[in-house]
Amino acid sequence: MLKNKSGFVGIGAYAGNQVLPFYKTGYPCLFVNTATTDLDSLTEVDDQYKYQIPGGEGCNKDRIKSRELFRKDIDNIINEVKEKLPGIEYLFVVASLGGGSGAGSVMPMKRVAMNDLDIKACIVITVLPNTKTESIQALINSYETLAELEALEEPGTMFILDNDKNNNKMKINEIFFCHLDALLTLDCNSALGNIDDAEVEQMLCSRGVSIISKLGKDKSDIQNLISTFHNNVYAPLEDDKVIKYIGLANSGTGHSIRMEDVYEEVGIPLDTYIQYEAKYTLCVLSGLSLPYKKMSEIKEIIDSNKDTIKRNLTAQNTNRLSKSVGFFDDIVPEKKSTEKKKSDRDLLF
Ligand SMILES: Nc1nc2c(ncn2[C@@H]2O[C@H](COP(=O)(O)OP(=O)(O)OP(=O)(O)O)[C@@H](O)[C@H]2O)c(=O)[nH]1
Ligand SMILES: [Mg+2]
Repeated sequence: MLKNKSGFVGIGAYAGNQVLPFYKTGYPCLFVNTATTDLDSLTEVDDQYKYQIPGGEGCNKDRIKSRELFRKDIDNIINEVKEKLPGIEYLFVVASLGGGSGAGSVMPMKRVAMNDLDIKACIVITVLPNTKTESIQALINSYETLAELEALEEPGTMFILDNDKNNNKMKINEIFFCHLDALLTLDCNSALGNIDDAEVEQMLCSRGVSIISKLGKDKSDIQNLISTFHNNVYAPLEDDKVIKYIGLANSGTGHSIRMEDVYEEVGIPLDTYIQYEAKYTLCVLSGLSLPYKKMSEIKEIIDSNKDTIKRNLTAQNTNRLSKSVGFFDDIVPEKKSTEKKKSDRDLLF
């Protein structure tokens, strides 16, 4: 199993919540943030596994500010990762797409980690904002951050969660934890066939997007499995049937799920890894396309609000109130002070 080769670095508030259950179940984890308040709220985490990037108290969704703070402190951050997550082969970097601290740092974090650490892959775990309730700034950030992640060539898949799928964000975190933990602790002891570490590694190293489905023994049939490809916590699958690997751990001897049916639904992969007699059914689809359709919907929302936002921004750049209503004009003013203004700052008052 891959658990003992894996470690987590979470950057920002979402990441703190998402990484917490991994920390609590014994994975090596580092909680990074620009804000001490967010780190303080992680009361169950020992202080030595929290790291505050100096210079800011949060980045208020400003990715540029985050990136600048991150850039200045990168050597210290990498040293923290080396010290707190020694000997790992798989680094999971966790950050939301819509915020500032995590979204601004996630792309450079993956790049620097692959360059500076002796690891096989850096896997990104991230989440899209809720398109109905969240701000235009969050949507812009998500689009730009995902574009940056798409361009990376370093090995490591991406798990993209979607806050449109469930109004309870904590529930999304919890479900994903169950999925990934099940994959990283997959037992291999069936005489009929197993998914070995090298095969899980292959899926984690692949580029593009991955999703994980998990079904209890009593629900392990093809209809339920296909339903989990769509009714889940992940960003919607593209319907282009682009896929590289499928890993399927069957809870039984494999009679209830025919691979042909899975292929018909998600496309034909380069390779398939099968296991039998597992505790539950676990299915990993990897090397999938990014959620382009979803991202173009997000872009449409941004575009359709562009004019309103522009108008609101420029409205504050012009002074439309006259300096004086002239009410006191006929009253002789007291003699003005002749004291010279001291600095530019005085003009503010
Ligand atoms: N699923 C889920 N989404 C979350 C959670 N916390 C925040 N988010 C989402 O994350 C985005 C906001 O990002 P945060 O992680 O709070 O931001 P940050 O990285 O701390 O950045 P700044 O606070 O702007 O410096 C929004 O889209 C939220 O909906 C969580 O626990 N679970
Ligand atoms: Mg924050």
